[in-house]
Amino acid sequence: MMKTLITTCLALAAVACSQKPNEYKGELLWLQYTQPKNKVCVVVQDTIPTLQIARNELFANFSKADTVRLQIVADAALPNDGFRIAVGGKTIDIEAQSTVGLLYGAYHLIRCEAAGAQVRPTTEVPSYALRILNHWDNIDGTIERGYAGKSLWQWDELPAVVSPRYAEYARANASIGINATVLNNVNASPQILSDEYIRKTAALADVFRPYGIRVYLSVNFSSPMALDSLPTADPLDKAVRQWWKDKADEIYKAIPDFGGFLVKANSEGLPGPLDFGRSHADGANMLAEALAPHGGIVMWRAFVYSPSDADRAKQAYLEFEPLDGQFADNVIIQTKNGPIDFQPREPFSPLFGHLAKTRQMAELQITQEYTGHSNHLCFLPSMWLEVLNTDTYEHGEGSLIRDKIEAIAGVSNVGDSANWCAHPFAQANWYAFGRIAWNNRLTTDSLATEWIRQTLGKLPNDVERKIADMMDTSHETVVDYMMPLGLHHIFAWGHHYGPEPWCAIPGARPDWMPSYYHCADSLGLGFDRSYSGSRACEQYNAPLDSLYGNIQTCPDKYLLWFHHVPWNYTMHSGRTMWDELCLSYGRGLAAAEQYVQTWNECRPYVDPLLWNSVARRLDIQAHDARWWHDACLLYFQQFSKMPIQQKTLLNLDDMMKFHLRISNYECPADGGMRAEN
Ligand code: GCV
Repeated sequence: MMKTLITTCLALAAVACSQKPNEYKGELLWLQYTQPKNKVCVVVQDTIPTLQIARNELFANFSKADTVRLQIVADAALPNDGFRIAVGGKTIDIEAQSTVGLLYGAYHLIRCEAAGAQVRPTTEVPSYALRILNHWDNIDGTIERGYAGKSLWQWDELPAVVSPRYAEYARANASIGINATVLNNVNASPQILSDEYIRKTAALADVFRPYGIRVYLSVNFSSPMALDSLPTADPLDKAVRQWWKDKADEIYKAIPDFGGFLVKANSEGLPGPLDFGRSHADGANMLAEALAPHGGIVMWRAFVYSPSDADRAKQAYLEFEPLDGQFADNVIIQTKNGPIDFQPREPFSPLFGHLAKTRQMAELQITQEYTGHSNHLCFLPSMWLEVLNTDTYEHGEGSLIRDKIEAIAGVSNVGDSANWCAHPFAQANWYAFGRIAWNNRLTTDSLATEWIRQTLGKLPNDVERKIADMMDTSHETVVDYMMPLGLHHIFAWGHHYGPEPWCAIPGARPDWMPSYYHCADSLGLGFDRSYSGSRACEQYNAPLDSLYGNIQTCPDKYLLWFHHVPWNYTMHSGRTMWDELCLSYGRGLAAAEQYVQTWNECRPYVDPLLWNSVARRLDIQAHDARWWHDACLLYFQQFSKMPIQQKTLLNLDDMMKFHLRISNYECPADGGMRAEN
């Protein structure tokens, strides 16, 4: 290992503590550091901006050593901005192959201190080289499915005016290991590729670069027609291919480390190669060819469906599986976690069990389009880890999705609201996304605990436990009161917030109507995707195909996804399906009501402004859970004609037990940063 020269050392100083304990500043997210009294001596190599950031962060926010040395080393065991921490007496060494790796090492130390964990010698290499946010921000300042205000990007002011929030955004991302961002909506305006917007994008890239964040753009497939009046966007047309090459050259001239393109094509009315009789591979490869000389990539989305096919859940597989092996090396297929669309719970997308010769990445949704917007507490890592830790059996037992994919994208929940995400607990989802993309072995509970400690400060153990339990159980609670047992897409038309299982809009596409998915009738409830139905179960590898396809072996949580189940069918619990449905809705409602009570108990320990903001939202959530419970059960009762069981009241202990039973993800013994009380 070759160590480089150490050149500067920052002097020690003492600054008084400026914050009261537990005083919460929403805009600081999980970076609520109280100034440490003992300043650490930080030894770094020269004045490269990334190292200056690392040095300043450690100097201001870390006190558990006399000296921290940051050193670039040539060590193949530290790829992708990984780092090594060595602890010797009162000196800590951070080593990495890159300056960004050193920055990540610095944030690791600060996180340990802020979360009350001991700094131990460790080597951290990220699970994925690409850890990317997808913003669904439009250039007019609105955000599709955004619930925290308008877009952060002030396009009309850029590049002349550069808001200080851009650097704060970059810092927050770097602190959790996110290293890339797609700035604009996948429903992309062609305008984003105009000279004017490339200059604006370059200004943002300049701010993000020192934090190790590369910029990507969503592109509209017919941009050559819209921007330069080409008669076609056919990917095999020479002039079209040249247009994309020239555009790539222009972008890289302005942004030398530009990451590449994200593409939504032939989906929900957007143009794509199929419009010209070409395939997804033809379209993606044309863009890949333009980006390849510059080292850029194409993230081509598999979120496609057309009204002509019988089962929307089957369509991504039907379109993409035959193309396996046809995509260029710098194309990655970006697949949503489930086969439909970010529902509160879905089985995994069958594409993750196939495409052996195609690069794949997962798309997760941080913004809560289908889980209560910015009103409901829904801590999402339990859903994400459930998917990532699923075995697809692609190469026999042990073929986990987390090992198959090579990147993770998260649809951002950030807007221009003062605390970035509107719901204080929605910040935890941004945090957890970054941490999981960095380390896919972390657990929901360790993520909740480290977020609480950094965000809310040091709380009494029982208070911290109560809040962590609320977070840990919250996703299951949302599933229970919205769509238990594999129900899906019974949301109200358009806004995807409340229930509307009865929705029927004359002339609308059938697969945008709830009845398409719940299929309630006098016989039963649920979409038959078994061998006697749409046969979607066949898209899963054995033994999952028959596990899901057989009503007796299908897990309860997916039952109504794969089967049309008689109302009086006997479940594994011995209850009828109808009673189990009532119990699930009741359990969700009881849990949402319990959260209000639990949060009341936490009141003396939490900053009043934060407490109030969360309390008001928990009231809304409990109200909405009642709305879902009543609306869905009363609607389905018209078909079942069976009595609605009394709602079951649970306490947090019962919820935790249920949560642990239903989640089948593993909890590695040493998976997370071990927190100390
Ligand atoms: C960006 C769903 C959402 C749309 C979103 C689309 C997608 O349909 O409701 O708002 O569009 O998914 O992921 O492309």
